[in-house]
Amino acid sequence: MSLNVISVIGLGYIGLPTAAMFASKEKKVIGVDINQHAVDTINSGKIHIVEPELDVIIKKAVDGGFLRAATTPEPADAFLISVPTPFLPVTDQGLIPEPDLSYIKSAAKSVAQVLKKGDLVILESTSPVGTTEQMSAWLAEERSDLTFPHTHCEDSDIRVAYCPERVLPGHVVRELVENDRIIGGMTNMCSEASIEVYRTFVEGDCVVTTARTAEMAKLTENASRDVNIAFANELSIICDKLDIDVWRLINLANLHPRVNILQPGPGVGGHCIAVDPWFIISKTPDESRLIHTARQVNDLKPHWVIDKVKLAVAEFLSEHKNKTIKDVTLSCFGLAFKPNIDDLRESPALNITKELAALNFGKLLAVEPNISSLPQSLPERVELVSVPSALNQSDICLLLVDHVEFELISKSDLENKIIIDTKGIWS
Ligand code: SAJ
Repeated sequence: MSLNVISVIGLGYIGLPTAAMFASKEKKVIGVDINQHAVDTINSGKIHIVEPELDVIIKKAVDGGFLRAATTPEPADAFLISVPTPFLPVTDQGLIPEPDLSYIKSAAKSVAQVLKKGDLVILESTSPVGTTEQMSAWLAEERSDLTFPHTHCEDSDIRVAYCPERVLPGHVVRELVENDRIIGGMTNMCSEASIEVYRTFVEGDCVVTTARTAEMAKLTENASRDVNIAFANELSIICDKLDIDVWRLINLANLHPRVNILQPGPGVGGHCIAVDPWFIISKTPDESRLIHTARQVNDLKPHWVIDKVKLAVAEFLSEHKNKTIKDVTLSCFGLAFKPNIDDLRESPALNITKELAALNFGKLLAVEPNISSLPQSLPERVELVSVPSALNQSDICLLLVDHVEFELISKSDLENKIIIDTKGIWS
């Protein structure tokens, strides 16, 4: 078996580093993305996303002739599909979001055009259970001249597997190599071929299971984290009511050898933990009661934070009877979805700042050391400022992200201000 030419479909936060790792081992890699700008950037030896160490690897891979990007698939021996799986917009509040598999479908249909007997197609995108079988059927719809594992099992011409990515943004290059890899072949031969592909650079174990179990394993990992964060977020609301410092409480409880509570925050963001549990809930709504409730607890946390700000404003105005909200300056510390990154996707901090902008503060300042301009989704009246400038001007400081720059702020700089600290770093 020779799987020498690898094609990665979808050159985003996972696909591009994956393509880079194969190319760094001197495999011939064809990266495919419908975004012409991404393709041009990569072909010039640069990157269009932020991920430490990736730029150097890509430059070397492109200069060495191992990596090339294109906008449509070309023949290869193995295809790795790493495209987004968002959910469809919810028309009615309270309805369960349904996954949007259209990117996988269109990637599969375009890959099908260049498939030849013996090729391997691996799905890496986070997907609801059953998607790999569905992808095999979509491939078959395009190619009646080839056989596929959902109908021909071990005898099929094409091999198909599900092998989820599990890497943490900001540590992708290291985790791609070191993390164990789940290999969910639709048949044994599909798994064997997938292991051969990943062994190119993966140093962790390659653990074989079925495609359906592999799909569920990926969803389970992120749903488990979501449920655990929901527990911490719920505790923070309970403790606020009972006048107990939740961070001290969690430290104490975690001294128990079998307790490991996560950290509360302003809500759960990013494009994984806040999304993937819905893929379980939408398939099995009656059975996913805990997972569903955890999603609701985490989604409600930003509203709780906004109510805290409203209470703080009322407190400030009752102490300054001659003032109105137009005289109040509020600073939001952090806009990213988690500490020390520039990624604002699905960020509770950004959404909270957006909602607060509607309250007509005299000034609404945003401090985000990892970006140089504010996203267009924020109203123009929100101002991006430095840490010292925010500290000089603010009546109320709202800490939303525990960036390292904010941990360095001294207690004396926060004196005489109303502090709302959703991450417990100024307590
Ligand atoms: N968060 C908390 N409290 C915590 C930990 C996290 O509120 O104690 C919040 C963060 O602030 C953030 C959100 O949760 O808003 C998600 O951050 P994260 O660091 O938990 O996860 P992601 O989304 O960056 O990456 C996750 C990882 N999954 C797990 O840890 C199980 C990563 O390994 C996956 O590859 C990634 O999802 C993915 O692509 O699915």
